Amino acid sequence: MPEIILHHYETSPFAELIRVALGVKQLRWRSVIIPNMMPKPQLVELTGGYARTPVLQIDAEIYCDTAAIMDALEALHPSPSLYPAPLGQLHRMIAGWAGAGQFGAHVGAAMRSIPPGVLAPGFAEDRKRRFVGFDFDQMPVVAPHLETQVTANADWLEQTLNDGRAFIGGDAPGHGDLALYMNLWFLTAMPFAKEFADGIFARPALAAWFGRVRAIGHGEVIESNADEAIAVAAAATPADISGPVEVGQTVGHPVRIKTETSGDDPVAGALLRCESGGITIRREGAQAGPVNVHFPRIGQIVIAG
Ligand SMILES: N[C@@H](CCC(=O)N[C@@H](CS)C(=O)NCC(=O)O)C(=O)O
Repeated sequence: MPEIILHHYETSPFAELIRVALGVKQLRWRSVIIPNMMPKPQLVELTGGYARTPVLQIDAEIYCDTAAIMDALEALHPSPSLYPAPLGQLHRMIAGWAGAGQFGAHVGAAMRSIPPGVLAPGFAEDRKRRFVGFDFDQMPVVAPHLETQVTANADWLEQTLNDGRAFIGGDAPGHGDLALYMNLWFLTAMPFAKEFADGIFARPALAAWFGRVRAIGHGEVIESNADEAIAVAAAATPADISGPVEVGQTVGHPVRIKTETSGDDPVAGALLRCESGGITIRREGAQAGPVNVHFPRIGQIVIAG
C-alpha cells in the first residue's frame, strides 16, 4: 500500500475528522504538522494555493478538503466503509451540515470566552481575511446565537441516538458520525467553554456516542515532516486521469479552482476531471514536480483560463 501522508495540526476539527477516519480503517499514516495560519509555503508547494487544513497526500496525489480525502481513503481501503448502509451517501449530506454553519457555530461557542492575548499574533486577522464573514471581534455579539445553534444540533443528535443505536445510522460509524463528532470534539479540545460544553455533554445518549467515536482512535501514526512529504511527491508519478469533464470543459485546458467563501488563492492547473464525484487538476511544483490536485465538486468554483 502507498504511503498516506496527512498534513494537519492538532487542534483542527476537520483534521480530527480525518484522523478518526484513518482509525476506522485502522491505517498506518505519516503525520506532517503544518502551521495553523498563513504563510504555509511547503503545503502550498504541494497544493498550488489551497491552504486549508487538512490536506492528504498519497504519493503525487494531493487531496484538498475532507470530502475529497474521505473518497481517497475509501478508494484505497474500501472496508470498513465510511459510508455504511443504511445511510450510505446520506453520510455526505450530514457531513455537509456539520461542516458548514454548524462548524462555525461550534468554533464560536468554543472560543467565545477566549482570554485576551491567548490567540497568536496575527491569528484573528488571518481568519478574518481567509474565512468570508468570520470576525473574532464580533464574537461577543454573535456567540449567544451560535450557542443556540449548537444546542439545537445536540438535541437532534440526542433524539436520534435515544433509541439505543450505536452510531447515527446503526451499528457502524460513517462520515456523518465523524463530522458531527469533530465539532463536539472541538468544544472539549478548547478549555474556554467548559461550562457550556458540560451542558451539551449532559445528554446521555450523545455523550455515550461521543465516547464510542473517540474510542475508534487514529490508526497508527508515524511522525514525518514537510521536506519528506515533498520528496515523496517528487519521487512519484501522478496518476494518468482523463475525464470525465462537464459540458463546455475540455481535458487538458487551463483552469483555476477557487474554494467558495475562502480568501485563499485559487489553484491553477490543467483540468483532468470534473464531475459530481470530484475535480482533479495537474500542476507542477518547483520542488514537488508534477502532481494531481484533487477537490470535491461541492464547494469549488471552476474558472476557465
Ligand atoms: N471544507 C473544508 C474545511 C476545512 C477548514 O476550514 N479547516 C480549518 C481548520 S479546522 C482551516 O483550514 N483553518 C485555517 C487554516 O488551517 O489555516 C474541509 O472539509 O476540509
